[in-house]
Amino acid sequence: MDATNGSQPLESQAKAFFDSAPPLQNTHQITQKLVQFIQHNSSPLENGDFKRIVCVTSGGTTAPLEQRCVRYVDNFSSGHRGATSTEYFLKAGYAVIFLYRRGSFQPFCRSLPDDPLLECFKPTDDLNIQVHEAYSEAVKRAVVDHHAAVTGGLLLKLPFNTIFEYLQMLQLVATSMRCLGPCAMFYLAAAVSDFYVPWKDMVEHKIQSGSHLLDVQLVEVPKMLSMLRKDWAPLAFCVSFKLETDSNILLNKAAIALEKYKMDAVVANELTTRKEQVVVVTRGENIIVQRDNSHSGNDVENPLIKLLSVRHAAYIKDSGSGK
Ligand code: PAZ
Repeated sequence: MDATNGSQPLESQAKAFFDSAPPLQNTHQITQKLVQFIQHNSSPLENGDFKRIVCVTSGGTTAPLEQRCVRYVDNFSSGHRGATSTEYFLKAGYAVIFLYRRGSFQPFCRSLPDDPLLECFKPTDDLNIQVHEAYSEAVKRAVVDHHAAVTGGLLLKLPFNTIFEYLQMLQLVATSMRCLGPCAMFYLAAAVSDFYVPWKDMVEHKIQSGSHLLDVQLVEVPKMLSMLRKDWAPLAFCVSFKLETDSNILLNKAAIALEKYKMDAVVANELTTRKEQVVVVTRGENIIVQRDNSHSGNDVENPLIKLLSVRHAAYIKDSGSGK
């Protein structure tokens, strides 16, 4: 495989990406859901403040190699970070738009086994099933909390698979959230493809075996974080993530991303320790956030979301408006 780098201005690269992407199947439905969700959560609270809405992205995007896709390049992310963070954002009083990779971890399912349907239930006779005693509390909590968040209009879940779907959906979400000004937050935990095959250059049918060389030309995905910051939702509080496997370069790379994309914070994490510790890189300081390991049910996302929620509140106050 070969990769090339675009030298055009970002706006033209972004336009070329969107113009050539296969259009989303259900743009109208997604837009309607977003409008309703944002309207529902936009009335002032009793204390005069506005509800904060966060878009949490989660899971990895795929970059297809064929239009009728059989093979694709994937990005590592189980979706655990995004799903767990969503729960803590809800607890902190946010409404959450959860933009997630289909099949990745879901909010409220942390305490369930890998195959919840088959492992949590057992047959009582030929016609009936019941929840296994060992999981009854966990299943009840998951179902009750998920139901309350969704029916209460506090959690909107939008699935994606490909880089084309993800970026089109992120643009829709961000432009819909623009009206929230600084009350909007983006928490971009998804692992997004850096390279892709443009739709027009992609073969239609399954690539055939027989040749020892897979000749695929990859192109760099335009840096849409800049589009988010500059055009889509310029006043939003933006938190991006930086994942590295070499801890020696992690903080430097995060600091570069903070400046380059004008983020409000970059959460730096190393692959093997990501569930234990992250570093929140901001303009003033680097803050180490650790999981409290005195109890096995604790997650690093708990203190992380508390910290970001406080920073976001200060950001809203500094911007001089509740909205
Ligand atoms: O989804 P997960 O819990 O397995 O992992 C989370 C993560 C490492 C994908 C996330 O914290 C992250 O760093 N996302 C951005 C990855 C990137 O640099 O593209």
